[in-house]
Amino acid sequence: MREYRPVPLDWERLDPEEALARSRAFLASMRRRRTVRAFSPEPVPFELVENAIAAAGTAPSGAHQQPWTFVAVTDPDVKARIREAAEAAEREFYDRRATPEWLDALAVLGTDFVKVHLTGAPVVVVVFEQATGPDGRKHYYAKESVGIAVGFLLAALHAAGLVALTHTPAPMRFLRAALGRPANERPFCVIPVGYPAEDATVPDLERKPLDEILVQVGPTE
Ligand code: IYR
Repeated sequence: MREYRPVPLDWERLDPEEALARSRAFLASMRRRRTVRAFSPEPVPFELVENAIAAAGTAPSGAHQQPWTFVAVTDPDVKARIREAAEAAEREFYDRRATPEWLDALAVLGTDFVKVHLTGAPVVVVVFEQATGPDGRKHYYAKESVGIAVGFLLAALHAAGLVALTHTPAPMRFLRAALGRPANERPFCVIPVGYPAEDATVPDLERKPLDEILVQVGPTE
């Protein structure tokens, strides 16, 4: 067991104007993030992907177990195999498994079983959740932890000027064997990463306004 070993916190207070300016700049940047499904084949400097994955690895996690593995695939053959298996699963989903209600919810995205991004994006990051450690010890709140890390990853990729798609082929079981991952890892999501295709379009979506997502309880100062 690793024992509790406190060290001083490395933290710096921002002056209030600086805090506000940074907070507004971050929000403005995040508002420009869009999920992109059409990628340019142009390769990306790999350090941008490495740094984004390192940033994802700074996420908080249950019991600090860091229950994540990020597999960055650039090999065209491996991408082609992933695409083939994902499309087989998705065809089944769109043709048979999806309920009319689910298809109705997805209509706004304009998606179908064809997953060009799995071969079209220069990098496909496959995120795995480690349900247990390699020693079989349970990881606590693994899903929540990996979800937070993926949020960090998407924000970091965006900050680096890259675009990404959060894709969850269903079912995703095939990814473990396709990428030779051990039995304690479960596929969590697939994130194609790159630059947008020149003619890339996105759905005309609006985000919920703050007053719909923020419930304020108590005074604000
Ligand atoms: N996995 C399918 C369907 C799909 C589901 C959700 I929830 C989305 O936000 C988007 C798609 C697919 O990838 O097409």
